This record gives sequence, C-alpha cells and structure tokens, in this order.
Amino acid sequence: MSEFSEWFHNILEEAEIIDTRYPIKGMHVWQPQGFKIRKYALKLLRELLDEDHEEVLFPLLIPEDELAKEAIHVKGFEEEVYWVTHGGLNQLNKKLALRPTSETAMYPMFNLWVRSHSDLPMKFYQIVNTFRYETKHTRPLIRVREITTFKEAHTIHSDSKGAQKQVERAIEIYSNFFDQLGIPYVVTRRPDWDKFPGADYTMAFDTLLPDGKTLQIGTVHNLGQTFAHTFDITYETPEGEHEHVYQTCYGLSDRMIASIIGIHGDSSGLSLPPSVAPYQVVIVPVLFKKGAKEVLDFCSQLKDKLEKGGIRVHHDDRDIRAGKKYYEWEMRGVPLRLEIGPRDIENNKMVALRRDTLEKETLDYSEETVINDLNNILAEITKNLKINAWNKFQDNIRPANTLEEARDILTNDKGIISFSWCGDESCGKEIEEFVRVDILGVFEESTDGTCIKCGAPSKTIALLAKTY
Ligand code: A5A
Ligand code: MG
Ligand code: ZN
Repeated sequence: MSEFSEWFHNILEEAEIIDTRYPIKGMHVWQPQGFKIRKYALKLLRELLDEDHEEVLFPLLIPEDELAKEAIHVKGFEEEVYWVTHGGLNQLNKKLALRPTSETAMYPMFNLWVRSHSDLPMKFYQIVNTFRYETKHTRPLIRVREITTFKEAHTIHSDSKGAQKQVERAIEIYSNFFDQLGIPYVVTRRPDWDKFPGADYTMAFDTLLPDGKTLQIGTVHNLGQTFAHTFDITYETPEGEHEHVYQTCYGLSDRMIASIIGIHGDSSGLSLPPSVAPYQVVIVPVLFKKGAKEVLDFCSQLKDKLEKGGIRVHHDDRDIRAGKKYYEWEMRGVPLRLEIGPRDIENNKMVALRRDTLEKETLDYSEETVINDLNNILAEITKNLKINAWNKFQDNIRPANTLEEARDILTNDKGIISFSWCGDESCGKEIEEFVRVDILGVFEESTDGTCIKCGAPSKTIALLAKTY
C-alpha cells in the first residue's frame, strides 16, 4: 500500500467516515460523520442543478431487453452488470439488471415523455446508488462496486447545437461545484477509445491525489442521437415532422468526497472546506478551578449565538484533557477552533486555531460582530484551501518533449505530463504503451508543436498520467 493509500484508509476509519468492514467487497457503510459531509456536498450540488434541472427518481432494476437494446452501450458494461435472476424461489423469465448507470432505465420513459418541440429542452437528474462489478482493485469512495452517491443528469434537446451547448453548461456547473470545494481539476476530451459507451464524445474532469495519480472525478458525455435512435425518442417540429432528439448525460460519484478528503487532508488528518464540514467551528472551553462555571456559561451562550447566526458549531464541554479535544477536532477537520478561558472573557478576546494553517491567533471578541468576524475567517479558509490545492496541482503538471522525458518524469515525479500529439489513435496507443500510463485526453487544440511520437505537426496538446 502506498503512503497515501494507508493515510486514506486510516483517516476514513479514524474520522468515522466510512466503515469498510461490510462483508461484500467494494460495498461500504457511510458512518454519521461521512454521511454529513456527503449531505452538505449534495446540498451544494442540488443548489447548482436545481437552477435549471428537475430531480427525478427511477427504479434500480432494468429489464434485460432494455439494457441490451443499445449494442455499444451494453457492450461497454456487460462485464460489470449485476443480475437479479430470482424472485423468491421463482426464476424470473426476464432477468433484471441492477443499474450500472440509468440510460436504459430512463430513455424508454423519455420515449413516452417527449412529444413536441415545445417540451424541449428537458433536463433531469437523480442521485442514486448504482452497481458496477469492478474487476480492478476496489478502494473505498474511489472504486466501489456499489456507487452510493451517483449523481447522473440526462438532458434532451431538439438540435445538435443544444446538446453541444449543454456539454459546455455542464462543464461550467461542475467547475463551479469543484471550485466551491477547492478541488483542482483539468478538463480534457477523452480519446475515442476511452469514451463513454454510446457517446459521440466524452469530456472528463481529473484531479490529482497526493500520491501523484489522477482521479477522474466527473464526466460529461455528448450522446448525439445514438440513444434517440435506439429508443426512438422523437419530437414533433413546428412543421409537424418527427425528428430524433439529441442527448447529453453527465455524472459525479463518491469520488467527490474522496477528493475533498484526499486533497485537503494532511498529517493531522482531515481538513474540511467549511461548506461541507459537519461542524464549522468548535468551541473548547479552557477551564481552571476558578471561574469554570463562567467560562462554560459563556461558551454555551456563544454556541447558541453562532448557531442562530447560521454557523454549524459544537461546544465541547466534555470533562477530558483539552489536548485530547484539540487532537480529535484537528483529525476530524473542523475548520476553526475557538479556545476560550477566563482571561479571554475578561479581555474580550478568544484564541482561534485555523485548521488549514494550524496557526493560532488571538481575536477580539465583540458580541455585535462575532458572527460576521467568524464567517470572514471561514471564507478565508475556503479561499486558502483552494489556493493551496491549485498550487500543488499546477506544480505537478509538467511538459515533456520526448517520450523518454515523459517516462522519466512519470517515474520520478509522477503527476501529469503535457505533450504535443498528432491525434492519431495508433500514435496514441504507442505513446501509452511506451510510458505505460494512460492518455487522459486532449487539453487543447494547438498546432504549435510536433507529435511526441511520430514527429508530424501536432494538432493538440494532450495529457498523460498514471490514473486511479
Ligand atoms: N451516465 C453517465 C453520466 C455515466 O455513467 N458516466 S460514467 O460512467 O463516466 O460515470 C460517471 C462518474 O462516476 C465517472 O466520471 C467517475 O467519476 C464515477 N465512477 C465511475 N465508476 C466508479 C466506481 N466504480 N466507483 C466510484 N466512482 C465511479
Ligand atoms: Mg468503469
Ligand atoms: Zn503522432
């Protein structure tokens, strides 16, 4: 196990995020702390999507014949599908698949729902569990067989331009989401041999975990008319003709939580962005024999005040050593800790420790401004987490001019390599073979260089990385 892997598994356990002892490989239990982080992350996501999408909920089971209808799609998933074959003691005459994703659950219904051009566009999403019998090494939150937090959006458009625009819009929504969490990312167009089964093309978000491997944290697919033809999804044009629709879909998973944990965490444990922290502030009373009651009363009142002001706050008045409390809240990633003793109350002060910097400072306490003051610090923490994460990310993207150079960098420093590529599949495959990692995708169009493999004028700048 790599150092990061070990850290990651330990923190999931110690911070009570996920219990991995459930007796099915790749299926885990969300514990209360993890569930809260997940809940707040989904709250941010729903706020973004609810602007112009509608939330729906489809059944978990998909009839075999619907799943099989779209040949390319089913081919891509056939090795990963779990099947329900029995109802009680009776063998079902039609097997039912546990959804690996919901195109083939939704699109037969879209066939019924879409009527007229005036219905379009339609934009739906659902947040559900999906099941994939992954054969690569499973890891909690990163590669699971029950994806418990699968957010999938599905949109329907009357023309190709509408679908294309929606791809851009989805990239904007996901960028906004990851920005709020301070998670750095790069967006690439996946090579054709690595696109979503059934898509015209796939755009993907990748981030970098501390061990130098990238993690695909989201994908946006332009489905063109492939599924529309398969499921005969048509609309009536103003002229009374029947035309097939254009579709997109885009998804996120538990990996969003994995990246919050993995990217912001450090040797002291979690370090959570305030927007998803179960507690944003913890108050630790500093007690001496004399004046203990006053301090506890002050801290309780402060807690009530902050709570009313909309801050998620906890008053840790347990009768244990303060040092133990400090250790625990740091490990759990609480963004801001306030330490308040009798002297502080007397002087209208409080000591604050920021989890992101682990630095202490003494703040002025004023009843009128305390909520505003703390919110400002929380906003600073959010900003600082993001800046640090992006700096680390950008430091780990390195250009390479030759394949040998690319291989050396990947061996010594890991991270992401940028290189010029002619765009040919055969060159791409040979590059992957030589450096023994995957091409993430095309980062941008550029004719400035020559292909790192064949020397022909390049068409693109693409990225290479060892991936999860
Ligand atoms: N219907 C589309 C949206 C779809 O299924 N796309 S996808 O196959 O690319 O999956 C969406 C996202 O789920 C991926 O970008 C990846 O971040 C995540 N994902 C895929 N398999 C996963 C697994 N086994 N464990 C955790 N996350 C996974
Ligand atoms: Mg897969
Ligand atoms: Zn080439």
